[in-house]
Amino acid sequence: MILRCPLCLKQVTDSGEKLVRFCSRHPGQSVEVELSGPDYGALACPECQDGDADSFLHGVFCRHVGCVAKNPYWKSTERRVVVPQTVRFSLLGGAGNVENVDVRHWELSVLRSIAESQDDNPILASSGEMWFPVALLWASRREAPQGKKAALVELSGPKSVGKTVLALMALDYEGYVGSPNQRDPLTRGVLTRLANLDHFVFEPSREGETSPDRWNELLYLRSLMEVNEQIPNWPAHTAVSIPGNIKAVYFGPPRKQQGANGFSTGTSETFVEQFLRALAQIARAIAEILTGGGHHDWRPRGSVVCFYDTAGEQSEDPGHPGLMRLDDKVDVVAVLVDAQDFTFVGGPRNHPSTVARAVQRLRGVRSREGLRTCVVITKTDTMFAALGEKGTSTLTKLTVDPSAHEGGARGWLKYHLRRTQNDEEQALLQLLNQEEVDDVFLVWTVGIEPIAKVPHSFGIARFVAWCLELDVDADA
Ligand SMILES: Nc1nc2c(ncn2[C@@H]2O[C@H](COP(=O)(O)OP(=O)(O)OP(=O)(O)O)[C@@H](O)[C@H]2O)c(=O)[nH]1
Ligand SMILES: [Mg+2]
Ligand SMILES: [Zn+2]
Ligand SMILES: [Zn+2]
Repeated sequence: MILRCPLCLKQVTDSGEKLVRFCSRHPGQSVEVELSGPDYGALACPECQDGDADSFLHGVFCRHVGCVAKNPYWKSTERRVVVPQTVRFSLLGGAGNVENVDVRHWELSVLRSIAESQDDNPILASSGEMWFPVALLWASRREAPQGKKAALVELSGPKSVGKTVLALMALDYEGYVGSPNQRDPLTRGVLTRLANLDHFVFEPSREGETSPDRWNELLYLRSLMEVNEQIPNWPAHTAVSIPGNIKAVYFGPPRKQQGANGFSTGTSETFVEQFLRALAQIARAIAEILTGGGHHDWRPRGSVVCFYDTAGEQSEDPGHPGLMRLDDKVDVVAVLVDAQDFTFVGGPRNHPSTVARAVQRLRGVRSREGLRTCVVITKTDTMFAALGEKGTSTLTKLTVDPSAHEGGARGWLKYHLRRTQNDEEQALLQLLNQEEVDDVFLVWTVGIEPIAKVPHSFGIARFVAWCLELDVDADA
């Protein structure tokens, strides 16, 4: 088995690599762990009996000894971590106003509590490496053959294509449940399952930065999204960081297991019902991990998708060393295309077009076993006007049901590309025809401009299910 540090992507199962384990509920149980042998049990806290141990929030955390990703609160001169009681930073609001805000986020609390234990427990006195939830380690697990139910996903695409919005919404309840006015009593069962979503975000500080402002901004925005408070602004352009900015989502095991039958509604399912069934199947597949049993190894009970949210300029330079390194280690390379760039809806709007960039990028991905590639069409909502009511309805259905168009979203894209004369679109069609791309997804987020109180997304559940290799259409 191979496990990688999620922050630097180095194999921590190599001999000589070490981790330090910290249990947020049993700080006294912290130890140094080596994984080069067959015993991964050391990753679990011996005092934690229940499955919550791998939750992002309350669980076990690790740092990779010698990791390049540093704890933003490491004071090298004092050789200790100092997390201020109040983390304040200046946020630029949408109207251009500057506001001083306090950041309250569980990640800061965990770093603070580790820092507080460092005097009693010398093993915690780190040399400045960043801590991460132990379940994230599992996301990099390479183990045949039963499927991973966890995935490392690279989001790749030019500036402003929608990588960060997609990754942030994939961490949020509203990213999965569709439009608030479509919710009905049926949704409740699924909503309780999704209520077990956790997330972890990290943006390494860059050289010369004195405070982790970018990371704090993300933590602040996430904490507002969590409680459906209006966020002042979407984060600005993502800066280059190697291996990357991490946005990870954890689907905790359902707290109360319910039969899936409650969701099954016969053959004439409405759109909402289909959408919910897909979600219920995610939960069901996660529940399978619970009942999988019989493993003596440590393994978490939830499921993890770890997005590497790259910076636009990395994709704009296909030979970028940061991207090459990611390509070699992830399970999925998702190449994002802005819907506004397709000529069949009046594009391209970006110059150069994100379609051209995607073709270049897809050609640059070295295929290897275990790597899947997909095209994710972002900002699909911008196509609605050009496609009319019927086209819009097809797109909306496709986010939950591939039978809405022959060949699903992939077939839909091919159908439209076949009718264009554009060279770049023809090149993309060729890649789709040659099976160089494993699948196509349509996503969009409503309530971005102007920022609505509760932005919500379409298509993300399907994309995430595919990343996790969940067969959501099995009994469609
Ligand atoms: N209409 C619409 N606009 C979107 C959607 N997703 C993103 N946008 C817009 O696109 C802008 C850029 O999105 P980001 O997610 O920040 O882009 P990015 O790919 O992370 O860009 P870089 O960080 O610069 O590489 C957002 O601020 C929104 O204005 C969507 O689904 N629909
Ligand atoms: Mg970004
Ligand atoms: Zn414990
Ligand atoms: Zn590391």
